[in-house]
Amino acid sequence: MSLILTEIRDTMAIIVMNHVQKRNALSETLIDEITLALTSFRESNIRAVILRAPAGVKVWSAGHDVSELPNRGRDPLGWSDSLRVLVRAIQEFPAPVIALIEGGVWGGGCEVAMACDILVTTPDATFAITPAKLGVPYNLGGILTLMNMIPLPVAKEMLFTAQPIPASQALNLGIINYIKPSEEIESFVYALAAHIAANSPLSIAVMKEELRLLASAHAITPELFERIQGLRRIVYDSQDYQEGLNAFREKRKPRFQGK
Ligand code: LCV
Repeated sequence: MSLILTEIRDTMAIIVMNHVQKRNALSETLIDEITLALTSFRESNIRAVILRAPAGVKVWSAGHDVSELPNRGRDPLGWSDSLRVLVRAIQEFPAPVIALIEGGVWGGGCEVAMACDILVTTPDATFAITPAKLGVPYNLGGILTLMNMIPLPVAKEMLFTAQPIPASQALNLGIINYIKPSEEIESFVYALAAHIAANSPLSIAVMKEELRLLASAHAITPELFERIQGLRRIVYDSQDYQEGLNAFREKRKPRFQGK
């Protein structure tokens, strides 16, 4: 059974993440289906994509599927990790991707939402960035996605506390574009997508790619990269990383020892 629903309306496409019983945890299967849909949209002259969950959900996405994270000793967020693949697929898609968000957005789900070009949420939406809760050493690309979206003191607070922030705060910070009541959000987002789809797709595609390239244009020396990878390896080799995974699987609070 497919974990997503897709719909094409003229030059606009809709992807509904529909694995509700697992709170749209970003499993490899779910992510493969989304990236496959995006690839098919490239061939169908799609000029705007809406990424959403079913109307009225309490959780937009519970983030990375924790059951698919590797045990300690392996980088949990390497280049080919499915979450990284999805973030890049959204950022590199040659048309705007609009996140229509209701409910809670957790962990890697925040990065997926923030990889989208425009974010519209209902008032109940929240955003929680959770590596610290699991003992995960977030990866550089992910940190950059967040740094480009969130003012540094707030990004640090979200990363260090792993606590949700409300849509109202996200709006004030410019992380999201609009908050709309649940009874209005769908028509508002679809009208916004239609407006974009009526403009020049070539002009929009090149401006989206220019913004992506400039936002990721950070000089990083091999020494700096290796230092960061070494620091990350200490974390994903640690007992704490394993404890974070075990605690999640055993549905209990983790007891981190700092080693
Ligand atoms: C696998 C899940 C998940 C899930 N994975 O429903 O950013 S990083 O670095 O942290 C990155 C590694 C990452 O994204 O990690 C994941 C971070 N996500 C979270 O910390 C959120 C974990 N989930 C929850 O806190 C709750 O599920 C929420 C609050 C989202 C929803 O709570 P609710 O009571 O509505 P359940 O917890 O009962 O979840 C329903 C089913 O979905 C599974 C969960 O294990 C349960 O499965 P079972 O019915 O088989 O027990 N599930 C939820 N999130 N991220 N599986």
